[in-house]
Amino acid sequence: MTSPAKPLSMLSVDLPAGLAGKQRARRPSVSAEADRTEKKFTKIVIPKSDEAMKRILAATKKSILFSGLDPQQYQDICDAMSEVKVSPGEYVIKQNETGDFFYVIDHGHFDVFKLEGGEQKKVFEYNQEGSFGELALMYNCPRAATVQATKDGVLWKVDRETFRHIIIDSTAKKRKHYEEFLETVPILANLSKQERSLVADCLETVKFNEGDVVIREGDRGDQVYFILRGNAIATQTLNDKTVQVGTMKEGEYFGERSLITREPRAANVVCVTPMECAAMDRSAFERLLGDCKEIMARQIKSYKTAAEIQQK
Ligand code: 1OR
Repeated sequence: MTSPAKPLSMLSVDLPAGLAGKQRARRPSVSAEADRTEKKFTKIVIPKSDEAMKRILAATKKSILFSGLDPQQYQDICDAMSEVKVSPGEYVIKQNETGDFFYVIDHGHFDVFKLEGGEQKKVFEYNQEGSFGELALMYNCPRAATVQATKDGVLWKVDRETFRHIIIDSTAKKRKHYEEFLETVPILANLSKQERSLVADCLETVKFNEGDVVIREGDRGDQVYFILRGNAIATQTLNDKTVQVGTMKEGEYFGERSLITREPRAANVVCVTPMECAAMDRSAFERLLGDCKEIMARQIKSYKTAAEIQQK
């Protein structure tokens, strides 16, 4: 038996980054964009146990899509989620079909395939975390890829109407917030306005204090950062000594190397002032910044290591 859904505030679970502590009042109506495209929205509440709600919170904690939601929107989307059990080999999404649901991974492993020249090519995999199925719902287009479970797993799914009503409202605000900044980022100069909007949809603002270590040498890297405000230095450890290998300022980016090379973080990135960055995860980076990736990859070749700097 499941008990009625409880407000998030009654659960002792951390809210996703950016959500905790926000006291923004819920606006009475949805954004103009959502108003134009959507029928009247009816809230869906699928009763869940506290334990289920905690699992949803844990699963959505790192999601960039959820990070811009206010507490009420977050509550509404979690209320509308229902559990789906999947078995190895089961197709959750098939490329080119119409999108009906968005999925958050509770646990499990999923392969992503895209049709290329009549062949199914594996382009990505999700391992125990992440979410998928947002593209067809956000941009009203057919499914961009096929997603297949490779192990027993559990997903939380949200219907199209709830997803669009809530996410599109927060996405419109997000685009506005990042639009001007993205125009000033040199590496994104060749993107069209529309492409920049897609980039904005996948960004999350993260704030740091002076002295904070944003990236640690040797860690696995899953995010690239664009600096909205502030300065940082890159350092490496050589013979127990810290050597500065680079500096970074507003409009520049860092963290791309691990995403491109799939190697661990090659340096620390430490804030020398308070800093605000827009972070993007690996799957959005691969999907949206394919062209920039080549320029970034060329740039990486000019990076000097601590040993090379000390030899000079
Ligand atoms: P959707 O609604 O189109 C399929 O349904 C989902 O697979 C899609 O949303 C994404 O959430 C997810 N390209 C397109 N879709 C991807 C990709 C992807 N990876 C995951 N999905 N890749 C592009 C390859 C050029 C791989 C990116 C790493």
